[in-house]
Amino acid sequence: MTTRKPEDKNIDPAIQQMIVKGQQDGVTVCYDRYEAMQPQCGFGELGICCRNCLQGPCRIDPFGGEPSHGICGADADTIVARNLLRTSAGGAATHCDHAFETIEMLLLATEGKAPYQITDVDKLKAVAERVGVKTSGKSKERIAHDLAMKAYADYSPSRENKPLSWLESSVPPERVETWKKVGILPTDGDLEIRRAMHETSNGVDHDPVKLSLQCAKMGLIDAYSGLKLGTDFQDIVFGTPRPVKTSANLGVLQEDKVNIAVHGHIPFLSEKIVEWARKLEPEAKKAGAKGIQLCGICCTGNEVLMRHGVPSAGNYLTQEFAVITGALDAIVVDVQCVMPSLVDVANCYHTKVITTHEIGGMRGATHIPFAAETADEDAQKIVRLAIEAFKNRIPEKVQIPNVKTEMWGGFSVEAIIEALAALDAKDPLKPLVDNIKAGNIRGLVGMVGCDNTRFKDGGISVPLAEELIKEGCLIYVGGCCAHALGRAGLMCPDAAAGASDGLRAVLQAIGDANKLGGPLPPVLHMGSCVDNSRVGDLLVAVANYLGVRIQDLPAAATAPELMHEKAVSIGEWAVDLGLLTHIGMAPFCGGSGLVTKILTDDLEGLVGGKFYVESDPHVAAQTILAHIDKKRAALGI
Ligand code: NFS
Ligand code: SF4
Repeated sequence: MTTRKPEDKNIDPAIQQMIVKGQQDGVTVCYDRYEAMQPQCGFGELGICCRNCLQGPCRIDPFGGEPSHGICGADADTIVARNLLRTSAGGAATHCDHAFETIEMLLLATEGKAPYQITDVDKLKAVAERVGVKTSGKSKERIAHDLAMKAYADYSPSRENKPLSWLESSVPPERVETWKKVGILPTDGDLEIRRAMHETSNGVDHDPVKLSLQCAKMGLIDAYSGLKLGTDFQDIVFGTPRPVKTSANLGVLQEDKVNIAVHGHIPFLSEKIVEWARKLEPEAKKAGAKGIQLCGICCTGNEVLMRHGVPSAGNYLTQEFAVITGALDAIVVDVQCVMPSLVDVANCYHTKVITTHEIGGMRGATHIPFAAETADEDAQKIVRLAIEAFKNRIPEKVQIPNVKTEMWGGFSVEAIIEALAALDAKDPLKPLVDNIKAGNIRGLVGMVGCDNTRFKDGGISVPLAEELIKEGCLIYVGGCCAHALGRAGLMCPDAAAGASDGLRAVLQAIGDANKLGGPLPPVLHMGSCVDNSRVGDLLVAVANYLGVRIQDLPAAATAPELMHEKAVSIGEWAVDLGLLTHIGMAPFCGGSGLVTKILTDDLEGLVGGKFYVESDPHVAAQTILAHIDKKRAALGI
């Protein structure tokens, strides 16, 4: 059944080893299911099937023959655009729901009803002032309360049609004006997602142009009611990340310790697991282990890596292989990007799969409901369950790949500015901008997103990053891409050796000024996918400093191996910002020439950015570089 060799599935030697071990242990994993799924439905890939009503499913002949219309009369353009809008709304909904939880959590912490604190008071004040909440003469609890109310207002109908506070306060006025002119300025996160579902149901919006623009609007909902709001609140509660050194890959698991992986997205759970894994070490020792080794998978992995230096076990496609090591005692999950197969894989070993979130159910898993009010008790229960599971290890099934790589994280915008301040305390952005102008930094590239069974994991993102660094681009990463680039060795000081001479000199100067003991890594880890907001903030800061629009910057975005609906809506936001946005595959829209043209061409004239689809990393790198050079030439630098 399996036709691809391990090295064609994943560039990483540790995962390749685990692919082989999984086969030997008789475990079915994502790559097997991928093979079994071939050939995948051509109608689905082109986005020309519809089941939005019970007369369907309908599908359109992709070769221009019959049927050319669904039963209701919808043509390929309408069907593709409707499907894409549903995908985009799905992506935006996940981030909005996540962000909404952060508002609730800050409130509970402020009211003393949950065991969390306001950790970063400076950030609390900075965010409050940015969105127009007065801070003077107020206690931090009062500010937090008022800030939470302000955030709720972004989720409430506004009768004056006012733009979202988190949007308006995060971007230059020029963007707000542009988005307003194009008709994509959102006013209420919840309403817009509800409207997208309504609009795409049978018999409502049949205009593919309008529907495509609604997709662009979903990007703004995702970014400002989701990402930006979520990052702000998480930083306030858990602290704004600062540079931290850790390691990546399955070699971070330790044979003689209780190994716990946190996987999912919402740090309220994982932060408590970090705390209790530390506190319950003596119990682990009593159980015969040398201690507790925590590691992270997917975005919750990024969150605890950024704030605590918890090592990265890996990205989305790593989750099953972490279990296949036979050394993982518990995998603790909440929401998003959790494979339902985990229980089946875990059944071949001793690993406990622990679900915790009210909407994150999994048949066969152990469910320990995690609530803010009882976070400490819940986290203890979870860690103790892992300690119990350790006793059931099957020694002959344990094989931890001896592969791990140094990886740095913690590069919030605040941390980057602090690092630059070591070069110019009064005007920290100046050294960055001066080096961009001088060409030492040829361009800024935000590289984000997932990994996807259809690609070789790391097969696009890693060579693309390597080529861009070699050509002088500084890369900012978030999401699962960070795990892939981290374990490939691109997120540590040594990676600067692969950078262009100019970039390497800049990285060395920043490293020296900050006594890092080496250059700054050329790929800077900004966090989870929610933290992609940080990439946006940095670009806004640089554009404002230069007095130009974001679309005029020598910059680009890329999600080389996108998988989730979230990656689609985040990509739409990057386009809205004005960025050339590279993606490794089209998000099922090839069945409509019109929708494809809007996304990859027309949007540029409206918002400044556009999508660019390419799965060859070298071709993608060259196109991104040509774009950056064009922008440099236009700026006269
Ligand atoms: Ni982003 Fe994070 Fe990973 Fe993709 Fe999934 S974990 S929010 S969606 S797969 S990067
Ligand atoms: Fe078919 Fe139209 Fe119903 Fe879609 S909405 S399933 S195209 S009849």
